[in-house]
Amino acid sequence: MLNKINLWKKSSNSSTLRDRIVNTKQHSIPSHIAIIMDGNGRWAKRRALPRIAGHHEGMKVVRKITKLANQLGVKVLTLYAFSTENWKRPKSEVDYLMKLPEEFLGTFLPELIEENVQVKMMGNKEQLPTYTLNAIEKAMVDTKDNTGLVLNFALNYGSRVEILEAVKHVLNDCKSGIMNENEITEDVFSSYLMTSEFNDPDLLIRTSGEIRLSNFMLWQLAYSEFWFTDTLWPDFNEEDLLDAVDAYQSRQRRFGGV
Ligand code: V07
Repeated sequence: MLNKINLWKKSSNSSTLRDRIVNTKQHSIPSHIAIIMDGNGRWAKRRALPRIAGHHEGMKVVRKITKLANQLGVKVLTLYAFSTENWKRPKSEVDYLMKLPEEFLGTFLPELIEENVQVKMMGNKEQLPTYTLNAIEKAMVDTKDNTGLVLNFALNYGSRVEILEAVKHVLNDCKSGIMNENEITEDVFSSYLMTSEFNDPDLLIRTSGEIRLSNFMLWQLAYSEFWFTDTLWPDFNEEDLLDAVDAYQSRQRRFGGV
């Protein structure tokens, strides 16, 4: 009975979860959300489809989630699209994945431009096929003056390599006298990472039930809130993102109350 009343109350109330977030808690919208988009292969397997069908479905979810994040006022959305470890997958799957940026941008770039979204990429560009890199670089140029959400793709990205490269760069700058050893603070070191232009993520989301970081933004996630869901990435929808943001905001409130 109680449930029924609550359900009725909910549906008769014009204030949806989304309204609540946008209207009353704008101050605590996570400014940077990072997502590990896991479970595409498993989604396909459950439907007796090839793994690439899961990746393709996952690509469409990227579009949906980008749109909502932008509407909510999120400033940066970093998506783990391809890790340095993903090269170990079968060649046919890697080949397919490398075509997804081009397909995604070929389909959605006009809408992203319309929505004032800025496309960025972090990761090692050198090993990427030319057609992949060309598509991304064109999108980056076409959206460079946009002032809405930054859609930052982590592609051929690995956090330990990122940190090692930063260490080497710092050492070089010390050797050449640009910097002194005792000037290396956390903020200075952060400025040598691929995320130098962004704040650290406020919220990390990982789908499909795995509770680990898998070499993703190890330095940057030091103080972030983590939100895990069993939902597979191709099934992840607007409601799931709102749930994650809601959980983030409740934690912020508890923290603020102490
Ligand atoms: C990929 C779809 C999402 C689920 C995770 C794996 C598969 C979008 C991109 C993309 C990347 C760069 C860019 C524009 C779009 C993408 C890869 C895989 C490799 F500028 N989705 N998606 N790239 N998947």
